[in-house]
Amino acid sequence: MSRQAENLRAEQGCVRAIVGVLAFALFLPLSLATAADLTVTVTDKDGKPVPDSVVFLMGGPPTEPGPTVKMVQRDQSFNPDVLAISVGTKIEFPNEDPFRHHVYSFSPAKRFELKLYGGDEVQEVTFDQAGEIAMGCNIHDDMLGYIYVVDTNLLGTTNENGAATISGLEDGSSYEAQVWHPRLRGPTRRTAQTVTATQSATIEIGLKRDRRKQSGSDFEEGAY
Ligand SMILES: [Cu+2]
Repeated sequence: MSRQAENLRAEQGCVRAIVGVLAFALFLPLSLATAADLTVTVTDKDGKPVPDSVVFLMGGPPTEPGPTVKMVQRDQSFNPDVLAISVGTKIEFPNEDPFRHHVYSFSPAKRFELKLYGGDEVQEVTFDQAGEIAMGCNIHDDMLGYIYVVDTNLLGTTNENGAATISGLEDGSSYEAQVWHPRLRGPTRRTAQTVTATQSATIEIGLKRDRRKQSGSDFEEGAY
């Protein structure tokens, strides 16, 4: 083989390698780009973060039941104050107090009653309908907690900074974001805004006055 031909072959090999690397480099981000996160921050009209807001996105894949989660009774209150789940998800109600509770709800989305129970009994309920569920306790009048059931797996609850991050979104896609909070103004206590995956979003909501300080209850009285 002539020197020229050898050089040509070496060059061709080199070009092939470069093309291969380029193709890999281009393909890799494309294949990773399908999953994106979105952080939604919920604020009140004064720009203050609102914790315990449920943020959920419509327009995702069909809803599947989520893993079983817990609504704990501790120190004579519900923990967490607000628990958001997807339709079909089961909730356990462990009682960590040294006395008994009798949890109930009259909410249309799920009426249920967990008759007097202590720490050694496992109580669980499956929530198969979307909507707002306010819970109380027959023994302790000031106990008030919320379960919010949504028909999507794209959901989160805001932390103390008012932020919720939702994962598994399609990069660049738009979704209708809904926010629910127990003190949000209006009959559905819900507001909507269009958001785009990968861009963070801020949603401002109008809140009713927090009566916790006056009443000692976690949220407004007479909500259920
Ligand atoms: Cu109780």
